[in-house]
Amino acid sequence: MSSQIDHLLDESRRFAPSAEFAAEAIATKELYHRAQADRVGFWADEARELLTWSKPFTEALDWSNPPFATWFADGELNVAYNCLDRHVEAGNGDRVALLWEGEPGDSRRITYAELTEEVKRVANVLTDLGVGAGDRVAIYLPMIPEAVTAMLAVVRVGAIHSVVFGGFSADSLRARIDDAGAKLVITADGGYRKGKVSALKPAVDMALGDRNGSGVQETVEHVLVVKRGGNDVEWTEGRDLWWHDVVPQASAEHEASGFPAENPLFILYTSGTTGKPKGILHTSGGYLTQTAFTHKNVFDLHPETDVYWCTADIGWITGHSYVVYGPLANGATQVLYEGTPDTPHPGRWWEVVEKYGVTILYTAPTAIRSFMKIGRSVPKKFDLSSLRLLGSVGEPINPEAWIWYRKVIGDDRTPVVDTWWQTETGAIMISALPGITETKPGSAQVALPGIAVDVVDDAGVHVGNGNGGLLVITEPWPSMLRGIWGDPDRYVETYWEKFADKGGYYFAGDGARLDDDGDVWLMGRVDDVMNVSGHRLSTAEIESALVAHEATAEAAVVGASDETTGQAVVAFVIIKESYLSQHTPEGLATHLRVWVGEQIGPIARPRDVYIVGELPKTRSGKIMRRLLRDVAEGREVGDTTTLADTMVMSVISAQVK
Ligand code: 6R9
Repeated sequence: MSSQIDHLLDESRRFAPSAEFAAEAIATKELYHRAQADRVGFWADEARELLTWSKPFTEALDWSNPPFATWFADGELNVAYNCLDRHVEAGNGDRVALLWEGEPGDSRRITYAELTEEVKRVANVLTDLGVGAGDRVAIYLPMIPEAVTAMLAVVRVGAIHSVVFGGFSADSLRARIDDAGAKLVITADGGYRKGKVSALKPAVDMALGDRNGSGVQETVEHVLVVKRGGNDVEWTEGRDLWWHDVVPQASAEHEASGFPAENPLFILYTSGTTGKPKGILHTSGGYLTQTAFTHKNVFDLHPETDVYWCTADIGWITGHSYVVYGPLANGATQVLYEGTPDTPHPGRWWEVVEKYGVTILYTAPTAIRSFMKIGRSVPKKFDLSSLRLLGSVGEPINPEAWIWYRKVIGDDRTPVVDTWWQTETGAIMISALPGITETKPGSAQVALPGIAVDVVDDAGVHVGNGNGGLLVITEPWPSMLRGIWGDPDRYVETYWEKFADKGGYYFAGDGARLDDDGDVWLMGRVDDVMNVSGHRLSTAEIESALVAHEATAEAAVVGASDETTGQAVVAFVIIKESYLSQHTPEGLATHLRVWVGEQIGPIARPRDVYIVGELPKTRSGKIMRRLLRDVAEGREVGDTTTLADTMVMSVISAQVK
């Protein structure tokens, strides 16, 4: 780790924005000055300017009961109206909202007027199904326009969506449906992935099937199914409805009523340090203010001329904030792509950029690194000259990947903005502003206007420039999470207790360093959360899936650094004697990899499963994952003196070889 840090801090390349870019840039230094002078007043001004309120608010922030904040609480708005109707009313109904590209090459162009009409119809269907304010709706869909429509229709009627990534298993879906107590599930028969139809509806059937003896009361009344894959599906009469049977018939008239700014907007589950995913809760007015603000200023959005493309799936927070809410609130035209980057050929993304004339691209370091591996000849076959700004999110971007992104994709011309934020923060918190900031490859750099962050030591004391520590957010922000669904204690414990004596420091779980200019360099998680291809996974969650298999006696999981995916899941498993005598270690390892994929989803499948005889433990019985990480990364094993049995690591190292 420390050699990696030294290497990072040796990075001295700098990229100033071009004069042309700066001249047309949306964000100016004045934003920092205004926010500095009056942080809360700054956000209130932005909320009034960026959004349309059906009832204006009179108070911006209430922080009298930390860490429970409210923003704009006596104001009312309809989030879907802000993303749709008002653009049509302003005369922009013919502007394209979605340039959708299916993986097999089919495409659809949907204007703001069309999207608004479709959302109104779906809102009427939801009302007919008895879904209203405060009800929860689970959405389990591929990247098709109906995913966006479904989310906006849910929030239009004041209900709360819980989008579950289509790559999650039936068990993961079931856990999320149960935790939120969803009344309706919106899904598809299937969607396209890697050239094939990947089924979704069967997972919903499994999740809702056979609960005998589970002790869980079924809350789901209906399943609304979009036809996309054309695959055969089973049907439960009375519960299941085809989207194409009910939506076109529904009325296209629907008045959007205002809801309080603190009305819950959505729940999104994310991995924490324990086995059980946390339902992060976001509300309406503050969330929409900050997503719209950041989308406009960080991506320098000129909505009349830009074609924006964020490659994230709507199942993750990036898809919520920068595919759905930020861009649509700002009236942007954007690409929505269903498939994987390399289907049917490795240049698929660049073909999409060329086809639609994409000007702003927002993606993840893991994707950039996998393109680097394939080589520049693939993107060079396409005309990428429309691109004028590139963004990165999800994990630290190493300087080499940053430079490659700028040079090969951006023709050494486009600014690159590295944006740090989390599911919990709701919107971007640390990023350069293109047109203002001289960028540094590998550093997220500066807190946005109106955002206050610091790097502190374990006691909460500012570390000073040139030093490393823990990243904290020192003042409340509009799009901050409002809690963990159904678990206020866990909210306080997880994020606020570590620095409780500081009176409201939010602990992000990330390590960071300040360089001599005071710019922030992110160093990765400091807890048991792994970051695999920009997706958060918890070691505890995968361990509990492994021990749920009858062959497993004990398991430990670590995140090992990986050239392409950032980190990779590596598991060490002790197998029960009875199984060991009847199966080969190779067979068991393969079987357990597949098992984890089935339990949680393919993204959680370990890269390596090592069958071992013992695990390294301290005298108090704690597994020393640090030592296992040494083995997984092929390093010499570190200090073993606190182990109960100091021999155990040489045995494990031998078994792994
Ligand atoms: C938006 C998103 C959050 C975690 C976060 C951090 C890592 C995200 C980053 C970054 C370094 C960046 N992370 N962006 N690390 N530089 N630009 O990814 O949300 O899935 O909740 O993950 O991702 O470790 O704590 P989420």
